[in-house]
Order: sequence, then structure tokens, then C-alpha cells
Amino acid sequence: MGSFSEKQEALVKESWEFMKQDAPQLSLRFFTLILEIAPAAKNMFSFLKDSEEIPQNNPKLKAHAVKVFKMTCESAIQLHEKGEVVVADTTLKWLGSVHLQKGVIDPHFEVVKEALLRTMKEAMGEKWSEEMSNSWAGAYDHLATAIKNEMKA
Ligand code: ISQ
Repeated sequence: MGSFSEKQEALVKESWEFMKQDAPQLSLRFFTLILEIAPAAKNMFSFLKDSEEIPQNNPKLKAHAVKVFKMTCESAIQLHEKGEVVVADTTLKWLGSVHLQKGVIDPHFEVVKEALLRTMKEAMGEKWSEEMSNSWAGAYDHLATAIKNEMKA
């Protein structure tokens, strides 16, 4: 059970407000880092399978990546307001099944976490802080746990 402070929630919300202006760029960087850390992950993304390079302008790629950022941000809000991550039932069921179907296992969540934090650190520059990093990481961990639990359900 996470005690997620007002400060932590604000750090996540405010940094996302700042970063989302640059969502397309952020998405590309996020993907590039995922594949840099774990090249084999390429086959898990249907829109990357047939291409040699990361497509620079793929709407699906961007939509997916932004969803990950947004859901993590929403998780921070819920953690603060409700003490837990609450995802709509149908959304969670879908997330559980899609990750199962792609063959996602626990270490993959760590890869994505690392890529997410590195992307944000770069995007925020001087504004990035240890506390901001920990807040995003905490929200991400709780969201990942909710998805993992659904995968086991
Ligand atoms: C789904 N799950 C984790 C990370 C992702 C990154 C980009 C697109 C989809 C994703």
C-alpha cells in the first residue's frame, strides 16, 4: 500500500504537463531506449516487427507510448487520492490479456521503467530531481503490479 504524498503527486502531474507538449519526441526517445536496453523487445511491438528502424512517424507507436506515460501519471493521482492504483475493470482486463499474449514477463517491466525514467530525465533537464524520479518510479511500480496481478488472475 503506497502512501503517495501530495508533493509526489504534484511532481508527477506538473512534470507531465510540461513534457506532454513534446509527446511525439518523447515517445520516440522512449522507444529508442527500450530497444537499446532490450533489442529483443522489437518483436513484441506489432508496428515494429517488419521495419529495420524505428519508424519516425508512426501514429500507433506514439499513441502507445503516450498511453504508458499518461497511465503512469494517472496512477500517481490515484495513489495519492485513493491509496491504490485503480484502473477501470475493462481496461485492466485488456491490459492483462495483451501483455500475456505478447509474452511479457517481469523483467520487461524493469526495462520499460528504466527507459521511462531516462526519457523523462532527459526531457526535464535541470528540472529533474531525485524526488521527481522516485515519484514516477513509485507510480510506475504500482501500475506494473496491477497489470502483473491481472496477468496472473
Ligand atoms: C506497452 N507497454 C510498455 C511499453 C510500451 C512502450 C511503447 C508502446 C507500448 C508499450
